[in-house]
Amino acid sequence: MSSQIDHLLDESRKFPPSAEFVAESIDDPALYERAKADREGFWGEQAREMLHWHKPFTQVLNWSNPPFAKWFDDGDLNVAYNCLDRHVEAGLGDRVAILWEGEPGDERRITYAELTEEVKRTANVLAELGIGHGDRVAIYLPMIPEAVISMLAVARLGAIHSVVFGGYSADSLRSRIDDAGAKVVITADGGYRKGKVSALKPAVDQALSDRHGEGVQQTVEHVLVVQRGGNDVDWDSERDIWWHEAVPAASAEHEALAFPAENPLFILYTSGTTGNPKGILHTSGGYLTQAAYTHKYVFDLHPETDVFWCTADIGWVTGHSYVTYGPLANGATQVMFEGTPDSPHPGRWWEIIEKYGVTIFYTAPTAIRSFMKLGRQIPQKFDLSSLRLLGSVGEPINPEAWMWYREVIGADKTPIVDTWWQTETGAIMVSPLPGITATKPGSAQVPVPGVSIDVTDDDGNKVGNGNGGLLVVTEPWPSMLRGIWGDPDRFKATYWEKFEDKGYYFAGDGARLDEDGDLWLLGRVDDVMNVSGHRLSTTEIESSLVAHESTAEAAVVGAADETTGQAVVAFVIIKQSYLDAHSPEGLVAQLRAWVGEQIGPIARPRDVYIVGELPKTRSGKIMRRLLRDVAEGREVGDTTTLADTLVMSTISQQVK
Ligand code: 6R9
Repeated sequence: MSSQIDHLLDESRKFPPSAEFVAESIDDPALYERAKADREGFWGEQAREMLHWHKPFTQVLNWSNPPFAKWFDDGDLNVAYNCLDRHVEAGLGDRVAILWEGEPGDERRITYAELTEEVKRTANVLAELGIGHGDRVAIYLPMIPEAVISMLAVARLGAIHSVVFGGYSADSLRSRIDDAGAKVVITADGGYRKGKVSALKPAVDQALSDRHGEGVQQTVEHVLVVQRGGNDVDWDSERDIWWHEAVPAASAEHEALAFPAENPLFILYTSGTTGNPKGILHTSGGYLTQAAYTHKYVFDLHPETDVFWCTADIGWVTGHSYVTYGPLANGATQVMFEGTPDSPHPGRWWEIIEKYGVTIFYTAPTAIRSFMKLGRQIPQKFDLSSLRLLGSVGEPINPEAWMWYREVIGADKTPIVDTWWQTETGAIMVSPLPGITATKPGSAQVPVPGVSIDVTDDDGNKVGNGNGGLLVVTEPWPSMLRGIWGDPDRFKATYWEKFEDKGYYFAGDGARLDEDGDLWLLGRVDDVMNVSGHRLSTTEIESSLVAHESTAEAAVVGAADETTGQAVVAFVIIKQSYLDAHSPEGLVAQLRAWVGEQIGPIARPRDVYIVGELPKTRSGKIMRRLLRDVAEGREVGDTTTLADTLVMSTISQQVK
């Protein structure tokens, strides 16, 4: 049975790309050679090849004041011009940029010429509202074209956007607006979610109200409101402006000025291990270079024929780099979808792939696993034959899910690129190149050409092949974060202090190098357990549990244990199809034994809890911290970032 070898460390299957794929692929082994021979020269070439520079740069990297890097520092460019005008000027104005599908099934098809015009009008409106170079604009929108248009309009003015995911609460929005000192907020009346309008503007109103009592300086002067949900909204006529009144009335002429390569482009907040979210700061030239470069080579992009679809919301970094900046810088055609995967029916995503002829599909393991749970008969109802490449991002993908993705969605032939990167890295760092790499289920494998990654022990010594440790980036890279907004000390302390003497960037992820030197990501190091002095990965045990025929999904945490230091505690969701055919009696014991056999007795969970749901953030990451609270019998901590805040009380009940 293939599933019996389906856990990380025994995984040895390899899938080279087919001859047909290789024949058409733009991926060239010379990229690796060139980057290895002269890393900085290589990035200089990419920056010139990928982008239009109003003023060419003469120096690639200035690393004289680490960890504060400057890339292409004396060059000038306009990010929006690179994503829009230059394609129109090159005669590609009629190419579709965005194939948008709304949740209720409405459609918009927007060409590069139309998108450029819309961004120019919006830039004029924002300029009229006082937005200029360096000002901050908060964007709180559903997945509608105006989200992308807003980002590009802000970028066009040399201003800085801070996109806040539409699922965040008024409180989260408020803290982000305050931290960045935003002058304008762009929002919508509401957006569609699971067949209903979900209001957004009330959260903005609430975030902006009652400020004086707290002694906070209210920085927001205007709110630009897209009409999408048609729901009633409160209106402050001094402050609020309808998009559909202001934007069409604005001039469609707008000249994109050139800004320095290191001009800030955006702030994106991400949660750290403690306290307040960190405002990760990215700048223009280096970020756009690596976003475009990775989008081109990792996805083997043929912009004339491909239809790309990244399912991420623009509220996450994946939406920034692989919905907005990478695809548009490359002149690609892409699908953008407002809704959720399962509404109004569980085949909605596959229906969209069929309808638009999607060729490259990029999504997260958590989505793949929930589709696995529903069964292959759902995707099999649709024609997915247009797909030629699949991507994964966001968390380690267990070999079971990888194989299912390839077999069921990819017709047993599409390469899968498992891409490791972070909000902080700005763009993909580790991934196969699909036209070159023989892929391995569960491994992100190799740094992209130009990126230097290694695995070290706690003291920064490289562990070498066959060993595990901490993932580090050993050389600066163009799309690296330039800091944490307003907090240079936290920037140094979080990412650079640990390996200060070596100058390595500490990613916070555990990883292992196999005998071939390929990377296997093992989850956040705060998720690495230490049981009786043995290092165990949550991912590895989860992967083993999911390989059992009964299990749909699993989350593992290390819970404090008097004798072993930490003990393995597992939360599992059982497949409906299994329960239909088997009694659940004895299943907990079976699962414990299974892990013991698969990985070794040391990995055998102390407790296995069968639950109906797992606590996930809105971006789909399992919040193990909360499960640890349950496993350790504590009161469950802050659940406000959960997609469904009720999940934890259900789990606590089920565990009792
Ligand atoms: C892009 C994104 C970053 C963290 C990162 C790691 C995990 C992302 C992964 C992966 C294993 C992959 N992660 N991709 N782990 N394999 N292919 O997700 O950014 O939201 O900042 O999360 O996600 O733990 O450190 P972000």
